[in-house]
Amino acid sequence: MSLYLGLDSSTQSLSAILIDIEKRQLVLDHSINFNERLPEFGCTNGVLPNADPTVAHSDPLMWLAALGMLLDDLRKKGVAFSQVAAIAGSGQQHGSVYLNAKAAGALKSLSPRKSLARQLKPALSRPTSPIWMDSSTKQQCDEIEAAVGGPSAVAELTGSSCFERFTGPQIRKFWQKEPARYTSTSKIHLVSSFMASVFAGKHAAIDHGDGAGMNLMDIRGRVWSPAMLRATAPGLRARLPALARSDSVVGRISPYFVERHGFSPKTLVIPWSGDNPCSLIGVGLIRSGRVCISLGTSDTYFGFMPEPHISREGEGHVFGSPTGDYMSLICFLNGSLTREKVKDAYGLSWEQFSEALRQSKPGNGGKVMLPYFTPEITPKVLQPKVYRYGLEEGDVAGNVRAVVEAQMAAMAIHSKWMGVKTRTVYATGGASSNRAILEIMANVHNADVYQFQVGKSAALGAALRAAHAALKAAGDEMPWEKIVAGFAEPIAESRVRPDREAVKLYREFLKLYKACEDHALRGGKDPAPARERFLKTLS
Ligand code: ADP
Ligand code: XUL
Repeated sequence: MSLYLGLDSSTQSLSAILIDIEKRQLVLDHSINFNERLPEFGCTNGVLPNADPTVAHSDPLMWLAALGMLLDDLRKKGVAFSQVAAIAGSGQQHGSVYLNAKAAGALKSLSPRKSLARQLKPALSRPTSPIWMDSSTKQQCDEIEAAVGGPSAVAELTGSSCFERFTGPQIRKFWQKEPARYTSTSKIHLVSSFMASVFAGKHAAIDHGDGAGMNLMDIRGRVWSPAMLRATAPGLRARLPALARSDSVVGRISPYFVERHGFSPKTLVIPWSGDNPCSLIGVGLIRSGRVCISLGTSDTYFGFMPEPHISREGEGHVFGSPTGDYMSLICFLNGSLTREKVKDAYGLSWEQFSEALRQSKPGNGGKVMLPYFTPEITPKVLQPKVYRYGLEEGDVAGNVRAVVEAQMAAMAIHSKWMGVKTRTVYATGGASSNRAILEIMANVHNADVYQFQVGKSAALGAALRAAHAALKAAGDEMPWEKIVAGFAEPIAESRVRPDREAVKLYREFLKLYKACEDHALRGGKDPAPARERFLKTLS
């Protein structure tokens, strides 16, 4: 049994990657897209409709339905589940699932003749799950920070100041707005630990990687922080699962999956982690010095960190790395869906979008967009608004270039606190297949950019984590270097090199972009003079 299964329960899809660790082979890669396959749940791109643009919830039963569908698809493709030694997974971070007292019994006695969604529906104490795109908890963030001694105190303690999408502020809002349902909640899981619980047939622990995205865990001690729990909601300690190392074992697989899908009863379930910690492994970032930019639903910028180095500007996060170390991360909500909005607004295909990028020039002639189509996490923007400076809405190529340049500029500006001199960037996620976008990335960051064979770094990282933890449990631990070798390596020929002229130009462009951001968000000066200065550098 040398097969390991990695799943990724992400915003828009559920994906699986199966690897053979001995043969160093990726056996299979498959996804269920929620829009395409599960429209009956009423979500768009994984989110339930809501009149308030700051609220973003999803349906946990949709994730379960996707799991059943995915395993059925894999079986049809001939996957021998009986050969899978261990399963681990990755979940969109921060999202939470609320279960009542029936959950433990329901998880333990799932009937293989019925669907997961049908059997676990009565165990939900809250029918929907707030996810990472939710930004409706500003008030709760303020309250928690005030109770603990301010944003820096919270950041020092948990690795991040309070963020609207983090689980603690979301739990506080639930307790305030729906006290009866909070009272009937006996366990609050993350997406990751919820999915692991289903596989294990019992409440699974939250791993240190994903636990760090809650504003509840002491980042250094890796225990629930009493001060944070007190500031969040009453009776919270009893409602949280245990915390565990990412490379521990939850238990053996539930009989449900043995009987219904043909897994071996010996299959181990490994704690699931967040999609970003899993991606860290999936791109082989097990040492410092390189960063990854993931262009998924959100755009994220992250890297390995040996010690927790906390952002003084309150712009980023420190999470646990599955290796037992740390990682830094900055999240931009206006990622792929925002590029897609611009593409669709002009009726373009991705090919035409890329063509528009190729035909327009670096620096866009000084035309700038601040693309807050939805609320933004970095920099913080709660009310969505698109700002255009010197840019007409009808200018197709100008808008296409402006949205990508804005995203890359925001990453460069807001990642300064990490203090990493980046010479190499690994690109992953759905949009990393687009080389026209990667060229702008290389030039703005003045770094070589590489693509990966497997775009689904989170699912791959989960599969590699499954192998690492299961081998360790068997007393046969394999060092991380050996685990990731041959799987999580960039494609050497995919290298996109920065162009020296463009790099120089973008150094000036960043000043213009920053002036526009200051003007729009912080009451700064009119950026017209900055634009003129930039135009002079063009001539
Ligand atoms: P997640 O795992 O967060 O659900 P993915 O990493 O699978 O998301 O990325 C999905 C996104 O990839 C889509 O929303 C789409 O906008 C983007 N995408 C797919 N193909 C391209 C392309 N050729 N160019 C740019 N973006 C693309
Ligand atoms: C990270 C974040 C997102 C989600 C969804 O902090 O909010 O990247 O993990 O992918």
